[in-house]
Amino acid sequence: MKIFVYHTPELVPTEGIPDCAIAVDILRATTTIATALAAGAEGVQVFSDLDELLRVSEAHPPELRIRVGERGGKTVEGFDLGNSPFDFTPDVVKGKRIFMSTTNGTRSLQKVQNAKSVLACAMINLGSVLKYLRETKPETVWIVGSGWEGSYSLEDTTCAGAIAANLEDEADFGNDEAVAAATLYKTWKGEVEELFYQASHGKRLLNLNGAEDIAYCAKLDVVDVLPKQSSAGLL
Ligand code: 3SL
Repeated sequence: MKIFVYHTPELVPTEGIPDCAIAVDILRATTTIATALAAGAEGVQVFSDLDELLRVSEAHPPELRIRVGERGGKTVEGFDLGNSPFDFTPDVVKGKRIFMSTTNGTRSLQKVQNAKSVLACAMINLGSVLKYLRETKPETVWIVGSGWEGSYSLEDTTCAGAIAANLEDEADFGNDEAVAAATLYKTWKGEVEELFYQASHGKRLLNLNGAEDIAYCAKLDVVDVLPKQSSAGLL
């Protein structure tokens, strides 16, 4: 297994298709996706474009769909929910299909759509992703951070590093970013919540009363779900 880390969707190579691509948006899209599926959502379809989301979701029965729209950390007007994982409780999402567009996270998922398998990873479902990688042993793995509008983000690299560091005895690192990410995680392991408060998006969320969200997003392995892309979205 050879692991490559790319800090943002923009840095993903334009050539080559990995056996497995893992999108990471700790604050908060991939955390929210894992939470929604653990709460019984039927599936999650991601969109980079809000209009496209509205058009596609129109064909789905209104009582069985939830439209999620986030821009700049806030809920988009007219959408059912924003991106706080705490809103995705079983009573709200069970049996419903989620149509989701966020500032960065859904873009990274769309960017790697052609990979042979596509996963969404967060700290909260790290163990499920590691288990999948150990069982399936993909030859090449691209871990793609979502960043913030094209720039690096500390929290996504921490999670990429958590994947890489946990597999370092079983895998090779394909680029310097993978080595750096693993080092970052090993340095902050056990204190990732503190690190997330220092991240620029952590600070942005704190200004939006998101402290509880950050604390939850920093938790390790609290849900046992593997969001994996299929023709019907992430299931
Ligand atoms: O950028 C994203 O995709 C979001 O996760 C950002 S936020 O945490 O909802 O503000």
